[in-house]
Amino acid sequence: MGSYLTPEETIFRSKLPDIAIDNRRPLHDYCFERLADLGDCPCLIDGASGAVMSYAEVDLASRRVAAGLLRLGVGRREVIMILLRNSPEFVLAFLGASRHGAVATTANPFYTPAEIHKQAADAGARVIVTESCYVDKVREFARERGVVVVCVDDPLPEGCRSFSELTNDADEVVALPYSSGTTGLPKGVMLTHRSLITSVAQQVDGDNPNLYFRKEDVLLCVLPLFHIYSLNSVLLCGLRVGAAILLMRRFEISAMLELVQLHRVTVAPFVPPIVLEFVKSSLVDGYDLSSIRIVMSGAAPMGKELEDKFMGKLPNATLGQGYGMTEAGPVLAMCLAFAREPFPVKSGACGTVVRNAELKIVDPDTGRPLGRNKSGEICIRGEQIMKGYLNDPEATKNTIDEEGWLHTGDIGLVDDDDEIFIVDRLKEIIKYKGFQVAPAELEALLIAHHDIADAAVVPMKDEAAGEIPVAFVVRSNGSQITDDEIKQYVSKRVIFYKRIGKVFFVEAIPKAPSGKILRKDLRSRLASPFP
Ligand code: 4UW
Repeated sequence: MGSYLTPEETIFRSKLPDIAIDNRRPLHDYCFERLADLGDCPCLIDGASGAVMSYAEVDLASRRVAAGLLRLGVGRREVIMILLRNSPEFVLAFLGASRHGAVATTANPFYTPAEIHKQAADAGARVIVTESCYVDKVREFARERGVVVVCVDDPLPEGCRSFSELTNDADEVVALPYSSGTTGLPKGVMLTHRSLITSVAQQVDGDNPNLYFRKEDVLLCVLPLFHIYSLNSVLLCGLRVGAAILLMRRFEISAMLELVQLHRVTVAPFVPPIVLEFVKSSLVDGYDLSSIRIVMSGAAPMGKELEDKFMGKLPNATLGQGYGMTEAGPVLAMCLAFAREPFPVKSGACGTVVRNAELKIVDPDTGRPLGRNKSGEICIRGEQIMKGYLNDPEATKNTIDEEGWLHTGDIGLVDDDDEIFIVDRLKEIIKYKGFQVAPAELEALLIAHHDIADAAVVPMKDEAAGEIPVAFVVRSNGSQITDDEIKQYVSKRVIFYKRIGKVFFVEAIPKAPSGKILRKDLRSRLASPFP
């Protein structure tokens, strides 16, 4: 009979005392807990190449792998097989899977195909990450089971996906705002991580930021975030510098003034109609607005007179314009009076081309570049511009040329001090208080009406809105449809700012032999007393 042993005699424990272990969190968070201190420290040294990745780089790359796994269709709790010798990719795949909430099954790459198949099938692997020299071992199995094979080296064997595809998500689209661009209907504008980072950096980064926002700033976010101006130059720029962002659901002057006073707003991004209301409103004088140091305007033209009047109301603030276009990422130019070390600027200018970009003015007829003080089409090139239009290579090709220049459809000039003035627009777009109205959309709607044989929509100047859409309409044979009926018909189908302000009945719409509406003719008819 054995004697009874106490637990102390049968259960063996460390000589070291127990410690508190915070193990209720993801493994990668635990490993990278000290990232803030270790960011620049070497993390992975590749013995084969000598390449060093810092902790910050490994952290970022593993996040990218996590996003890449999602793109490959790997769900949370699903399994990837890592079939690799020791390499940076092994580590990134493992940490990436952890970040994504997926599971890594690790296997010996020297296994025979049968051994690998057994493990991969049992674990239910959806993806196998491996090297080209092992691809033949898994090819058949992968084909039979629909498993994706990701290969870490070049050249990429047939049928495999590249690991760099997993890690390189800078060219992935992150935002898809819609814009009609220079012609036609609204299209998805593919803005990538790279383009938006570049655009924000062009504004607020660097030694002498073009747009000097500070951590102490309170940014007024009254412009709608669904438009690229607010999304980029207010939200993203604000987040980048660590400022506070004051969100307003809609513009209403007294509520806005109240909030500016209450929260000591320092930066007020506006559009010209808001600047106009500010100038006209008697309410403004009743509030303490002395905290405002920057007032930006953009998205539509603002004349010198309006700028000068506004300065009279807020003498301590710097007022200036930015010039943006959704497709351009969006900022092409920004007022240099907003820089940390400011430059003098002129009223009516819409800024100077942002850094890390090239801007040129071309003759719209010949495409030849023009010198200073000559007006032509404004073109921009740089990493901030869109990747292209979603599912529309044709429209993309018509907007971004082979040399990478984006053609804006705006007519402007660069003066002796590098300041840009927009003087006209080649493109169809109508800007109602900065909102886009695509004539093609309204024309399609009008032509769909059985009383309307043909129609063209063009902008008409308007003091409050900047521009409003007006329609030239050819009635169908025998139709007596009235302008009110047409306006009503459109109003019921579109948002308020796309409503037709006026209808002009005509015999025919002027068109080029190609069928293109001669919008310029119609616009000049509007300028005559009886269009
Ligand atoms: N003067 C005259 C201007 C001006 C202008 C634009 O709707 P989208 O595609 O995009 C915009 C974006 C504006 C914007 C973004 C970020 C920013 O910081 C800023 O300035 C503070 C402005 O509006 O319309 C693009 C078209 O709008 C016209 C021009 O025709 C352009 O192609 N536009 N800004 N300052 N016109």
